[in-house]
Amino acid sequence: MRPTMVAGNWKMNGLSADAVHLTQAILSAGLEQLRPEVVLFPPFTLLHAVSQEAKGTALRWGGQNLFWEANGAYTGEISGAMLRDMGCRYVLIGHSERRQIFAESDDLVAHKVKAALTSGLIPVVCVGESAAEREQGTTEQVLQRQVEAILPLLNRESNQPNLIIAYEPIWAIGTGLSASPEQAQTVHAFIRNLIAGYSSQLAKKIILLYGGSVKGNNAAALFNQDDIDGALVGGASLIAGEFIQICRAAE
Ligand code: G2H
Repeated sequence: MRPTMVAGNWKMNGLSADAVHLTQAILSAGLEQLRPEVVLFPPFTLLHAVSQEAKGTALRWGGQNLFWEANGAYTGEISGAMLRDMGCRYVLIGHSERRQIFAESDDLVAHKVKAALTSGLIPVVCVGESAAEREQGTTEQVLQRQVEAILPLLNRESNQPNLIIAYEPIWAIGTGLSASPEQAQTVHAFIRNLIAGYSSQLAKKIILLYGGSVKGNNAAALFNQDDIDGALVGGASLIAGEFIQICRAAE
């Protein structure tokens, strides 16, 4: 049985007091006894506040992005080493908001994944098609391109996958319009199959998260699908009760 994960992507939301309040609420729900690993992705400015609350607990945290150099004259950027210094275990890479708003290409995503792995972080790489791509019937083509860009970075020497993939159809992000469990399962199976072509062993073990309008009331049906191992939650991760409900659904 694969491990499961529920991750909260706070995006560009929250101030210190919100981070303390939300982290405490999540910790007090006793999620440590639950099966899924629970991970928070606050903005960089809140990593310290989250880490102060969560250190010594089973809760994990990570950065929403990174730059590929360890340090230097890169104004405004954050490196993997800096994230490690904040106690991060994970880093989100290639979220569609970064691919679309900040023009991050598959190449750049691969570059960042490499840097994250070198820093000792576990990348959570986001992939997903737009509404237009789905309508044109190119969903699989787009996903194949995005997944194949990072496949060579999966370490075949190890029997434990060194990264996680999150499938987030762009048309489902923040729209309230989640993919149906069947739609998501079809794509997850496609992604797992692509990975199997590279390493059947890693394909069986890699965690594939679904993201896009996951809520307390649709999480369980998504998690019931064979190839969905958890969720990357945006909007609902800012509401403690909703996020806790999603974590419980992954039990
Ligand atoms: C997709 C998701 C979190 P939301 O971006 O990564 O956001 O749950 O708000 O659709």
